[in-house]
Amino acid sequence: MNIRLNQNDPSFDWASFIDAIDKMHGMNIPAPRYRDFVKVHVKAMSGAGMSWLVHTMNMGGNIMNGINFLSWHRWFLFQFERRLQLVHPEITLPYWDTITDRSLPVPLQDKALLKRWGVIRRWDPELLPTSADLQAANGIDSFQFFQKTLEGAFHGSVHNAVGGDMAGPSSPTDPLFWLHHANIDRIWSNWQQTHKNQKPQNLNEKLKPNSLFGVTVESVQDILTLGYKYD
Ligand SMILES: [Cu+2]
Repeated sequence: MNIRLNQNDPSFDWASFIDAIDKMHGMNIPAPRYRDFVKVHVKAMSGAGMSWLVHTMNMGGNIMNGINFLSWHRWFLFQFERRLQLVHPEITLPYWDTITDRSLPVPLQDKALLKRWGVIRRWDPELLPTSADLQAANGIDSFQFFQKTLEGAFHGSVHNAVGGDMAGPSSPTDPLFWLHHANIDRIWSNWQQTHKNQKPQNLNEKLKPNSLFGVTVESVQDILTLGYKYD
């Protein structure tokens, strides 16, 4: 079982995590490379990719509901974590609890690192979500509305607070993307434990694209089946 730790946890191995990301930016390396993960996220937010329903978006006046928001990102993170593990088998994704930690995770503030990875930020902690935003989502009993509420104020505010790359389609450029979405995934898995019968309505649908996804919505509902849990 892979245990995902709070990024604050002193036992989290930052050196291996950073090294694995560095190696995913290399040239002659196995696919998917770091940039492939960024590309697929960009694609999910533009043109035909918007029909994958990964985010709630306004497409020429039509509101596309992000009905696959939580399931898609769960599998996306899981694939990224697996890829990191090709470099360092014992690494797991850390999560950033933005309600308790109102500042940027220190190891990911290193200027040389951000330059090497081409990360741009416009950090404004005032934009971080509040515990009221989280409670608003956690207090909802239907999966559909829980997901929508969590995606909106809580999830969106962290993207905007970090700013720069995080505020746009290429948000996975910034490794904070993985820490933030691990937290979203953790919040969902906690909610699932008290809402066992609340599931997406399209369980038989396959997540897109087929190359990195191609799995059914149903197959990502249980994190223990995927082989991980949160601390
Ligand atoms: Cu996001």
